[in-house]
Amino acid sequence: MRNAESLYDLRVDGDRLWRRLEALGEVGAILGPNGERGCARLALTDADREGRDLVVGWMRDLGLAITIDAVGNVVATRAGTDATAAPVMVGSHIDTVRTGGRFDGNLGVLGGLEVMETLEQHGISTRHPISVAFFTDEEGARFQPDMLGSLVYVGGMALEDALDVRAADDNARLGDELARIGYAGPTPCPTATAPHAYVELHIEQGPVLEDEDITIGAVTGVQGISWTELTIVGQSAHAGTTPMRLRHDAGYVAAAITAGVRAIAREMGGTQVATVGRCELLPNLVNVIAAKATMTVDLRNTDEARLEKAEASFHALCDQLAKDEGVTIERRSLARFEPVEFDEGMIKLVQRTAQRLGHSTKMMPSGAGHDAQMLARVCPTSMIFVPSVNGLSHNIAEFTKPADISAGANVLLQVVLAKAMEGAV
Ligand code: HGY
Ligand code: MN
Ligand code: MN
Repeated sequence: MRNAESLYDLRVDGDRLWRRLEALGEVGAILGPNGERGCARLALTDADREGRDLVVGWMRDLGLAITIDAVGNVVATRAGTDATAAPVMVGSHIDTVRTGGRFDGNLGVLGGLEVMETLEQHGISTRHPISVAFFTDEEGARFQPDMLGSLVYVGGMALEDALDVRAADDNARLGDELARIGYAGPTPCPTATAPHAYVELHIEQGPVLEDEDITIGAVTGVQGISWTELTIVGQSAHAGTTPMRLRHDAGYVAAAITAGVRAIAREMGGTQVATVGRCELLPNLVNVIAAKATMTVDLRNTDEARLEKAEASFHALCDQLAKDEGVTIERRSLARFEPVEFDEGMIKLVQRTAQRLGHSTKMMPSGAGHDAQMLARVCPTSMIFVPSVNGLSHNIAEFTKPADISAGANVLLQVVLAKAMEGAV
């Protein structure tokens, strides 16, 4: 067993990690007009299956013990010297939004694989086993809620309810799509074994680290998320003959809600954000007053009471508009997660490790949702952020510099070693 000093000197092979990121990014690749290289691998599509097969192949090549559970979560484990010890887990997701990048989620999974390969290459054994996982449908773009796979993994959503979720785009049933792509696995979920600890390497997906010229974010937690689908039903009528006072215009109400939630976020300030990302009008024709609008509202805040305040203002706005315009507004919650605080000890371990490796660091909350917020329900958890160029993500121009990728992966390696050696004699 190497001494602690030499373990401190261990580093990943950044080029090998970059090559895997590039290879996985080719699955569902989108080429932009200015050379952007994004990818589209919506959960449980053929592209997702292809990406899964590629990563499972790499896991197999590394000789890891692979399990696939009943909601399609894949966990690959490297044995430790103490078979009774709970595994230290790393991971993230490899599904993307429709206009996704090559780093969101993928970095956490392939960074974990790189840690495994580095340990194998140097013949390092650890007391705790080490697992690398990718969780099903983290994005929630096709099947809501987001973080669905890790939520089922920790027992936060019943498996049967997850399998019955219908896709927003084609109404496909999640369980059917899982079987169709061959990832309805035999391992029961929720998991029978809580990890010893969980740490997720992820791009920041925002502008803070780049703005402040900082390399590593030690993530303190994840803000609260509230997703609502609205179905607004008015009355279609002729755009030219119908006086304004006699209209029941679903299109107008959708637009008023879009502007209204933005005003709520602006008035509240702080970390409050509001987004209308999806809006479909029916019949969607230039000379017909829209009979129906289906849209989504995404509200987030780091503080639960303020998020509830934003939701109350949003619902009051809907009630007023429905009354004034004479439409009905049906509301369906798609996701609702309270803010999560990560484990103090894990946050400090990430920060201390990054500083020991000579990187600038900052403690910060996550604006985006992550599987880590679900794993935090069952074990000590934190995240490692690396900068996003121009703060862009969920955009094919998403990019993180190779040097920052290596820096994040080395922090991941050293954090995993620190946790996996705990209790070793
Ligand atoms: O929506 C989110 O924050 C995450 O990308 N699922
Ligand atoms: Mn992500
Ligand atoms: Mn994402």
